[in-house]
Amino acid sequence: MPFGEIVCGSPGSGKSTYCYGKHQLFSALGRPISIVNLDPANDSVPYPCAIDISSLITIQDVMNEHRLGPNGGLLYCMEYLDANYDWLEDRLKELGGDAYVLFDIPGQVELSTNHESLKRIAEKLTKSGFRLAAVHLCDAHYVTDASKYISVLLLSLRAMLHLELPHVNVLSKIDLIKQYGDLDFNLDFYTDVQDLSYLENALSTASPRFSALNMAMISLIEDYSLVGFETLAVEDKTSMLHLTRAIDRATGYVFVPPPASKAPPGTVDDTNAPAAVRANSYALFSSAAGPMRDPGGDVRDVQERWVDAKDEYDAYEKIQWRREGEIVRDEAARQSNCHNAKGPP
Ligand SMILES: Nc1nc2c(ncn2[C@@H]2O[C@H](COP(=O)(O)OP(=O)(O)OP(=O)(O)O)[C@@H](O)[C@H]2O)c(=O)[nH]1
Ligand SMILES: [Mg+2]
Repeated sequence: MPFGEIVCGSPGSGKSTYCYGKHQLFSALGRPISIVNLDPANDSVPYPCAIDISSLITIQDVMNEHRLGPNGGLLYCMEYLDANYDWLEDRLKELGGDAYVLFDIPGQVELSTNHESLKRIAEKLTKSGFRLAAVHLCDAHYVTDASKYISVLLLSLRAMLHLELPHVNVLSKIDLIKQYGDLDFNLDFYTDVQDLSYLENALSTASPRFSALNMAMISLIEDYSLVGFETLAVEDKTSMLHLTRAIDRATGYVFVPPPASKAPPGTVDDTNAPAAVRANSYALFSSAAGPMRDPGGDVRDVQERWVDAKDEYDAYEKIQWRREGEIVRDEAARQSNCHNAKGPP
């Protein structure tokens, strides 16, 4: 059964970089991964691309032929892909039934908030058997300003309601957050979307005329109680692994046994066998879907790494990387000495 992520978010939020980072991580882990570039404006994709929309349609052709600007051209391309879904389906079939596919989406936010094409493409993928999650990237610098934070909450909520997929909102580029100044609250206030009435002061100071409107938006977000965020620093392995676990829970990948796995000892892999000898799938569910206790899973650790003690951690990591580099270099030198000592065959 194929799994996939619809990687969406505003322009420059880090979608293509995330796809590339995930490709590197999964390749190192030995997990299958393919990336589909659905952004016709992506001239130089940083990752190995399994399927590229530009072999179906290019934005330049659309702009020339239909006299559209870049934005209109891009929406046309998505509508064209929706109308020619068979093209995508045929190529996805070639990736096999166990594929794990990332869909790199253009940055136009209307695609994930009100335009119908992406939603319809996601529905068709789901119908064809894909287990999908929307991974919605939002630049973390938005949380440094109360009104921008409200905008990003509304945008995320709108994307959740529009796409109707299992949804993971992500504050991307969390490694840069410290450079935008001090946060008014701890990071967990923003990721868990805690009591938003604390933002009232900041919002009223920035735009006193609209304080009633601001409070109405806050209560709308709180009434839905749907939005929350994971965090991401794409070059940090702990951060990528944690996000991967969160997405695996959203898609249901956590319940897929590895290809060579057997039934646990003492159990029988047969649904007709008596309950006492069958594997306890309830335990599987509760451990897979229970609280995540992995390193980096707690947002307070993220706060410590990227906000409270960033400089100390950066310095520590630099030393570790240098040591690892020296070990690799010494090992290469040792092997070459051994080779030279043996002489030519
Ligand atoms: N420091 C840091 N920079 C990042 C991270 N993720 C992405 N970037 C940078 O953010 C910039 C934009 O990244 P892209 O991956 O091109 O963003 P995108 O969402 O694909 O952009 P569009 O396709 O134009 O919508 C690049 O300069 C990346 O190097 C991150 O986790 N940390
Ligand atoms: Mg991109």
